[in-house]
Amino acid sequence: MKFKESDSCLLVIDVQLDFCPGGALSVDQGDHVVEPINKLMKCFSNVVLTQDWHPESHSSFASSHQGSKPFSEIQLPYGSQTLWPDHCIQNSRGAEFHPELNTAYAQSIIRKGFRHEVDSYSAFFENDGQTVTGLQGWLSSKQIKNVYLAGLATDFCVAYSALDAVRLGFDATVILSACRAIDLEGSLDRQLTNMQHAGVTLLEKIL
Ligand code: VGL
Ligand code: ZN
Repeated sequence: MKFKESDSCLLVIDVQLDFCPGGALSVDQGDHVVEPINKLMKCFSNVVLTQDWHPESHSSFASSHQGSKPFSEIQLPYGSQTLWPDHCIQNSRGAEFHPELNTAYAQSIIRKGFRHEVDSYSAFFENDGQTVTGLQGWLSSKQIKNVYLAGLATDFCVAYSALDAVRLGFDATVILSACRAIDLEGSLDRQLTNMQHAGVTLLEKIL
């Protein structure tokens, strides 16, 4: 199977407590991704985790903009930005990985969204579209050509990461049964269509 080869990598996106039920930006059934991801990780020779990692008063938080409500949009210097409840604050409990996620399989953990003025949905580039996280270099230096994505949330960090992956020339596959979505005003359907058009492979399962 292609995914077991050394030129493939599983990217596990943001499986953190704040995106699980009871968390600050909880995703419906967010915790349901843990079990399938633990199974997937055993089958890959390369595994990378991402961790949303915001400072307090991050510019993506509605609470940082007077009079703004969570889930509204504002314009920031790099373009439009959805505002979120405060979430995944550095060193807080909500920023921790789900306790049942088997993080021992991961070779690398990429943190993102740690600059105050810029959000970062993608595991490759911050939302300014330019600042790199270093993931592309990590994958390329290991001759990795295929990335498989799972985690939270399908329509934000997973989709942005998959779209950047194909744009950078990787073969990208999203494993939908190991993802859950926020689905903000039709964002899930929109992002599934965007990914399909961009050449991302969408699969229900690979195991
Ligand atoms: C995410 C919104 C804000 C995600 C992160 O992981 O999809 N969504 N920060
Ligand atoms: Zn975030």
